[in-house]
Amino acid sequence: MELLLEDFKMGNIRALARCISLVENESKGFETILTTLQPKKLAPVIGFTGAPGAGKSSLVNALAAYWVKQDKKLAIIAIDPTSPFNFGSLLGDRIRMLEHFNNEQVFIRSMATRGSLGGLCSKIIEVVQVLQCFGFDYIIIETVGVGQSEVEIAGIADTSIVVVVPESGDEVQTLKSGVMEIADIFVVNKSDREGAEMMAINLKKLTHDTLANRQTPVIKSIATENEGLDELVSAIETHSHFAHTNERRAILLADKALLLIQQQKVKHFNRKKMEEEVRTLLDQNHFNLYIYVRSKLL
Ligand SMILES: Nc1nc2c(ncn2[C@@H]2O[C@H](COP(=O)(O)OP(=O)(O)OP(=O)(O)O)[C@@H](O)[C@H]2O)c(=O)[nH]1
Ligand SMILES: [Mg+2]
Repeated sequence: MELLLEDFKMGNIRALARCISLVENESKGFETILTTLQPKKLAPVIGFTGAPGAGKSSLVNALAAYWVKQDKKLAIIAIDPTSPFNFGSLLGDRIRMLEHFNNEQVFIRSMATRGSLGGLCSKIIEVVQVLQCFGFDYIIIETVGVGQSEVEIAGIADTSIVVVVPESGDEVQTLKSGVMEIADIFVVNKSDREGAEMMAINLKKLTHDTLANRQTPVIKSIATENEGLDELVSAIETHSHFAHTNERRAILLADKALLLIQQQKVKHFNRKKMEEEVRTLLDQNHFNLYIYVRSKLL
């Protein structure tokens, strides 16, 4: 373990990968990793979410190329919602386009959601923590916006970017519930298509906060042609600057602490077993939710 941590501190990528695996699997020594490593710097954590095919990976790809050119080091976590495998076991199609990057500068990792009931969030928080300690300049997380995931990402990323396309008109209606609040930046990607301007105008209207006189940035992009990147980078810089004030960090870190505590607390509960217990009680006509819960907390 000591040797591994030494290698990690020396900037050895394989040691980083190994540490992440240990943390993901909660293998022996993972707590030592989480408690002894210190963040080298506060790399902005940037979350990309949006409907399947909106162009998240293309944007991440373009952004990565942009930062690589500036000699920045970045880590990309792709959350794969479809994979039936366990953590880190495969690189799906989603990130294949990123593979041409030099491993030293762009570290890519995929995490699968299926089979990780509820625990994914806490695992991402821990993995991000490890990445922070390695000294990347930027940490990017890509998730497909299905159901809760975009809301979850908001608790992990300093800056949450919601990617839509010009055709997302109906989607914007649904966006209103929940996603609207989590978006720090909107990107209307595929702006080479009709309706992009209209989409951007509508989003601006929807997100304009008259009371606070605040406007969520809405950026039009064509990821495949690197268009809109300068604006996006500048919006990210501005926002992450704000996100790194202690006031804002305290809010986010308290949320994270709460989440990790919740995870720890429920870890020993066996869902399947609970279902059986409840069914037995129901069969006996004997079930009271509060009494059951209390019996579990004793
Ligand atoms: N015309 C056009 N096509 C784009 C643009 N950005 C991405 N695409 C294409 O859209 C398709 C989907 O892009 P991805 O980047 O894989 O989208 P994604 O949101 O990561 O998709 P998932 O990870 O599967 O949810 C690809 O064929 C891209 O080449 C754009 O700005 N304009
Ligand atoms: Mg993708």
